[in-house]
Amino acid sequence: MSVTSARAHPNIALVKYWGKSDESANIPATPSVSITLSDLVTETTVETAERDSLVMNGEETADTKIQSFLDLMRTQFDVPPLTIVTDNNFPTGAGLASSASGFAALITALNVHCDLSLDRNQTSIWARRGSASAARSIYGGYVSLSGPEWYARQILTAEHWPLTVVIAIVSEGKKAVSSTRGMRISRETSSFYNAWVASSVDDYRNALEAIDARDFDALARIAESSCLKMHGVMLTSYPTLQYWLEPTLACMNAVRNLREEDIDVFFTIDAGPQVKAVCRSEHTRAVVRALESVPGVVRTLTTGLGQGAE
Ligand code: 2P0
Repeated sequence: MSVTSARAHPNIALVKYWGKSDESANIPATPSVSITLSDLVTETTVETAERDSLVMNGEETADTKIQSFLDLMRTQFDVPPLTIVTDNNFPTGAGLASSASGFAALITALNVHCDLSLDRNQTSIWARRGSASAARSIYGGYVSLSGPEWYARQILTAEHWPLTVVIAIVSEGKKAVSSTRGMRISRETSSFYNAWVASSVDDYRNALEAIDARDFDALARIAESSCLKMHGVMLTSYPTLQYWLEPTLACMNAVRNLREEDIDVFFTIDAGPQVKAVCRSEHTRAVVRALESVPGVVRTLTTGLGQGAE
């Protein structure tokens, strides 16, 4: 039987998505802007089988999110039972956007394997229905995701502004609260939630302008502000969503100290404790050295910006 393979890279949001305006269609409440990473990769193979099964990083496993996604696809397309084999070359479910690259790779493989004839926009929409951040991993470089269509668009290729991302791994453990659940808790309980959603519109517009102008300082300000506002919403949710660990804070301070030394770098943090430091390529060594000397940092990963799913 035929086998189809696809690869996709995770992306890191600079203007964050946190909250849904429609849970059943998985429509974000906030527009977002991201960068797709080159050196972190998910490789997924699909093969027609007698029954559905999933092998993730070498282990047969059940994943309700993937199963629900297949069930949803089968309401519209002829998708046979499948064996799905998927591997990440980076920690899974630890705030490194494995669901973004995972669903982007899966829909890209399914599109070919099942002759779905989805164009890029439709592929991005289906990826979004699996996991909204996955819509952005369909494209490489700098990517936006906004309404009313809620498919992703490429803003700029990686080659046009080749920044580097240094990821400080603080913990390889899986996150305690999934993003989907965390977003629901935030919407229902944080008194900052409505202000967060309202402010994301300006952040989004300003980030598009900063990327268009390749204005590092402007992008740094917007990205750190969006990150800190999102974590403000998380921290003021009940039960509180505190994804940071002590080394997370120490890394944020290390990045601020680097900026005092005229190193062009800013941080961003997702639904996990890892700190992603985005810098100009010529400053990579200084950023790696500074983050690796922070107590509690297990290791760093360095990556450039990469391509969309293929
Ligand atoms: C983002 N995150 O924009 C934000 C920042 C986490 C923090 O997108 O519920 O796994 O599957 O649509 O895409 C993580 O959320 O959530 C995420 P679902 P997803 O990258």
